[in-house]
Amino acid sequence: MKMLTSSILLVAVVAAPALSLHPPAFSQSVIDSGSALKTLNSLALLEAHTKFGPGCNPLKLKIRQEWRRISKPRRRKFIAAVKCIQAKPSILPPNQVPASMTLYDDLAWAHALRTGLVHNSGWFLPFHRYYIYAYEKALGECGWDAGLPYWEWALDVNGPHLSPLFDGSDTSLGSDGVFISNRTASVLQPPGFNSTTIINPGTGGGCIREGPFSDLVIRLGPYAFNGSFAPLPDSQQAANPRCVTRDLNAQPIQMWNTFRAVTRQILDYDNIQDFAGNLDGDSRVANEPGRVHGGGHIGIGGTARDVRLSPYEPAFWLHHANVDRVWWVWQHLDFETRRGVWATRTWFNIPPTDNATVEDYLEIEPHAPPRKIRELMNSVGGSPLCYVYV
Ligand SMILES: *[C@@H]1O[C@H](CO)[C@@H](O)[C@H](O)[C@H]1NC(C)=O
Ligand SMILES: *[C@@H]1O[C@H](CO)[C@@H](O)[C@H](O)[C@H]1NC(C)=O
Ligand SMILES: *[C@@H]1O[C@H](CO)[C@@H](O)[C@H](O)[C@H]1NC(C)=O
Ligand SMILES: *[C@@H]1O[C@H](CO)[C@@H](O)[C@H](O)[C@H]1NC(C)=O
Ligand SMILES: [Cu+2]
Repeated sequence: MKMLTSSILLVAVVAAPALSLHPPAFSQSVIDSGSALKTLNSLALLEAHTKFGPGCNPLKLKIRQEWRRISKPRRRKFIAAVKCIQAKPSILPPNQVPASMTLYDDLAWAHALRTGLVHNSGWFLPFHRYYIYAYEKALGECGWDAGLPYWEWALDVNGPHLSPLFDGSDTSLGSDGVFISNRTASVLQPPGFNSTTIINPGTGGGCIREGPFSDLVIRLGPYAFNGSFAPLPDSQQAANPRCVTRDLNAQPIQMWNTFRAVTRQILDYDNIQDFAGNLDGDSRVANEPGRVHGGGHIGIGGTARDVRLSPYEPAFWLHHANVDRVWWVWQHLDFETRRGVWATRTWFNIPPTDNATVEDYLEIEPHAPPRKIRELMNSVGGSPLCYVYV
């Protein structure tokens, strides 16, 4: 309620639509402490309040907050809504994907199926924006009427195993995975990179040890990777019930998700190619893999590192909310010029296609109908988006 009131106030205060915003020059210490990012988020929020389209207004607006800013009773309510999605039956047509038994399986399938179209492609950012919106909508039908929470990675730079998000309490998304000793490092070398990045094992490795989601059963996949994310060959595959695994890991967060890295990601690029390519550690633009998108996935580890099935990880959605927030803040610093997409319509352009455009439609049937990317560029445009980050 407090949030809603301040949203309404903001509308009253903001007069004419701003042109390009000019953030102040931040000192290194202000950047490293996170206060620059906070300021940038506030600027974006003010700007967003000048952009309401039909169907979105301050009373309908969903406020997306960092996990730690949500009260413990509310966090329990959120967890209950996630469990509600995980308990609802599948809504896919009968026998289309027999292994998909719950709505949560369906949502993971929606991502797995489209993997080759919506990663390292022009559809990456808008698809994931629409996808987490569809999840927020499903949460709404499960008693959670607020915005999707997000995970501010940089608060956990000393290790996600120390985070309230993963402390195993009933106000967390469950603990780390069961610790598996004596593992070897993993070697990261996405397409186009000439050198490898070594990722040390994290603090878990096995099934979520305790707390919410230690009993979560997932069923789809895993799917083989043969060098491209071709359409899944066989949706008739039998259910493969198993746990979600986690391997919380400070190393990628320290490399790619510090306040400095996140703030530079917002301030350093003035065009969508450089912004999107660097955010995603895409070798066509960036000089290292990982970066803020990959860093969060690897920082959670386990199931979160499965490109197709990472949405099975309950923290996936909070991670992607923060990815979306970084994009959202960047967009609002020059809203008129920052509503484009970069790259083609397939993963690393395999197989080759034309460039994606904002006239393309994205759909997540049966969870979300086709929408033009153009409509997904305004988080308060109302057709259908209506959310902000605070
Ligand atoms: C750890 O791995 C090494 C080399 O693979 C092996 O020799 C050793 O027995 C392992 N230790 C444990 C506790 O599994
Ligand atoms: C990898 O090496 C090739 C050939 O030298 C070069 O064209 C390419 O830019 C390099 N890629 C990266 C990401 O540095
Ligand atoms: C991977 O599998 C897909 C679908 O079966 C196929 O079209 C593609 O050619 C395969 N790629 C390789 C490198 O084998
Ligand atoms: C796609 O966009 C790139 C710039 O990102 C441009 O160089 C290229 O010519 C475009 N391709 C087509 C087919 O328009
Ligand atoms: Cu994804």
